[in-house]
Amino acid sequence: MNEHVSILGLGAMGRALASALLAAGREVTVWNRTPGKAGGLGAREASSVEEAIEAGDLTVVCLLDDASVRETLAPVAPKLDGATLVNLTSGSARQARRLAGWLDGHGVRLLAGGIMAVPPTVGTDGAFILYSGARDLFDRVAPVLAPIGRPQWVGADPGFAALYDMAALSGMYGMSAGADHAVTMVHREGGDVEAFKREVLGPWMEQMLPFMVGGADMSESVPEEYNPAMQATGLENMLAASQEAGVPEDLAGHLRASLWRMRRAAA
Ligand code: FVH
Repeated sequence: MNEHVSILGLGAMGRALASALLAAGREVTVWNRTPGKAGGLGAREASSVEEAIEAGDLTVVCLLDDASVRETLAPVAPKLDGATLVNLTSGSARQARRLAGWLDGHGVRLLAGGIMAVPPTVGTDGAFILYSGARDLFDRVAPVLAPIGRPQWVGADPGFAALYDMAALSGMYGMSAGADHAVTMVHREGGDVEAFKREVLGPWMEQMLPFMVGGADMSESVPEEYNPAMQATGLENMLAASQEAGVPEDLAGHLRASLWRMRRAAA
C-alpha cells in the first residue's frame, strides 16, 4: 500500500500518527502552523497547507478543534477540488456534518474520524479509529491508515464518528470523575491514597466495568437481579460520605475544577 499520506497538525497526536505511518513504510508529508515541529520524524515538511495537500493521495487533518480546521482549510478550500481528506480532529457530530457539507461544496471527499487512542497507544493492538462517511471512501482509506489503529466504520452519516467518539469520552470522563472523587475522599479523611488505588479502587472498577457498560441502557425496565431500592440508598450513602469528607458531591464538577486548576498551573 504505497499511498502517500499528508498530515496537517503536528501536536502530540499528529506526531504519533506520522510516526506510526512512517514505521509502516508510508511516504508522509507533514505541515504544522508553527514550523519546525517535524524534527526527528523523518517526514517531509511542507511549507504550506496547499503544498502538503497536493503532495498526498490523502490528507489527515489532526488539529486542536473544529475552529482550527476551518481556519486552516478556508484559505485553500477553493483549490481543493478532487482532494481526499480524513479529519481526525475531535469535535461534535454537528460540526462534522457541517464540515463535510462545506468541503463537499468544494469538491472534496471527506471521511470523518474519531481517534480511540492516546499518543503512546497509536499503532498498538488496542488502538482503533472510528470513521464515518461514504463506505467506498472508507474501503479505500482503511488499509492506508490501518497502521495508526484498527479502522472501524460506524456509518454513512459523517457525524457518527464524532458522536461515538464524544459519547465514549463521556464514559471515560465519567469513570475519571468517579476515580478522582474517590481518591479525594480518601485523601481528605487521611487514608493511604496509593494503597487505596492499588488494592481497592483498581480491582473494584475492573470488577464492575462489564456491569457498568452492559447495564447502561435507555429503558426503564429493571433487571431481575437488580435491586433499585438498595442502589438508590447506596448512592445516597456515598453522597453523604462525600459531604462528610468535605468533597463536593457533583462528580463531574469536581473533575472539571481539578482539570482547570491543572491547566492554569501548566500555563
Ligand atoms: N492527545 C490525546 O490524548 C487525544 C486523544 C484522542 C484524540 N485527541 C484529539 O486529537 C486532536 C489533536 O490533539 P493533540 O494531542 O495533537 O493536541 P495538541 O498537542 O494540543 O496539538 C494541537 C495541534 O493543533 C494545531 N493548532 C491549534 N490551533 C490551530 C489553528 N488555529 N490553526 C492551525 N493549527 C492549529 C497546533 O499547531 P501549533 O500550535 O503547533 O502551531 C498543533 O499542531 C484534538 O482534536 C484532540 O482532541 C487527542
